[in-house]
Amino acid sequence: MSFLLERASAELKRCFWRDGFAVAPRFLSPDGVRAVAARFAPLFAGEFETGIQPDEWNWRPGRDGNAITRQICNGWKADRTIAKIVLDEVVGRICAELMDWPGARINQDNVLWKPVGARALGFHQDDSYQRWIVPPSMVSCWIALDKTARDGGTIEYVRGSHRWAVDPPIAQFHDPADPLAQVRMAARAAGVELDIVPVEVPSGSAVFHHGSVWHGSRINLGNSDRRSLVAHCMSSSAEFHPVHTSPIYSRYRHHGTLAMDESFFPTLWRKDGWRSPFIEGYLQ
Ligand SMILES: O=C(O)CCC(=O)C(=O)O
Repeated sequence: MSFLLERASAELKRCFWRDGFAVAPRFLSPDGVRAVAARFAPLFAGEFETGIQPDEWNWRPGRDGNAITRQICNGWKADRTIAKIVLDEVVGRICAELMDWPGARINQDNVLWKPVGARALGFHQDDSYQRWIVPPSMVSCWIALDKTARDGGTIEYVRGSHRWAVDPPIAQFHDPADPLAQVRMAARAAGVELDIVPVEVPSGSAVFHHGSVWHGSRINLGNSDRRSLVAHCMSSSAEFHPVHTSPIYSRYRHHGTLAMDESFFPTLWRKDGWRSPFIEGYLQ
């Protein structure tokens, strides 16, 4: 896949640290957008190109209605078109450069599909869910596969909230009664007003966001679906936490070591030029 941006520009980094997120326009080519979008229907229907099920698959046809936002986590293990984007070294390089990390490895990807009328994802901080790794922080590359609009259930960020404390996970992630419930309390604790920015961009644009920035998305009141692909990265130096676990991702921990296994959390890019060697063969 060809990405327009190859590394974190000074401007991207300035916006990222000022607001907690930064838009990279025209990040993924139109061909790339078409190729990834075409994988959504088969993936959610359970047709896995590699024969391997993603780590999380929260929406099944026939079982779940159109009212919830469809989410798959680690689609890269099931589908090489998804893998080509989320395991690209450019994604890892930009995430690492934004955070001043020695490199970046994939923590997880998200394949997100919000049909017309689908309901909210509660506002949350990604780092609230990262106690199972050390250091417990992520940076994400959120790629729009459709043009996004304020009323169309786009992602929304609370500007500057990456500077607030990291709170525990929110009470309800999918379809909460009030998607802003926890972030309102967090703003009160920080002593500031909520400054919510809905991201309105053409398809192919990306937003890089800090793991501590509050964000979520509301009901899709528009007249077209909103699909996104997200690569969540952690530092290439990240290890498992010796005590705290993730019910899903700590299953990949080997006994007797805290080291991450490259097969499950591949290194996308490192300053010294190293990248998990299996990736290129896997993407063929
Ligand atoms: O796209 C969305 O609705 C939310 C995505 C999200 O929470 C994330 O990328 O961390």
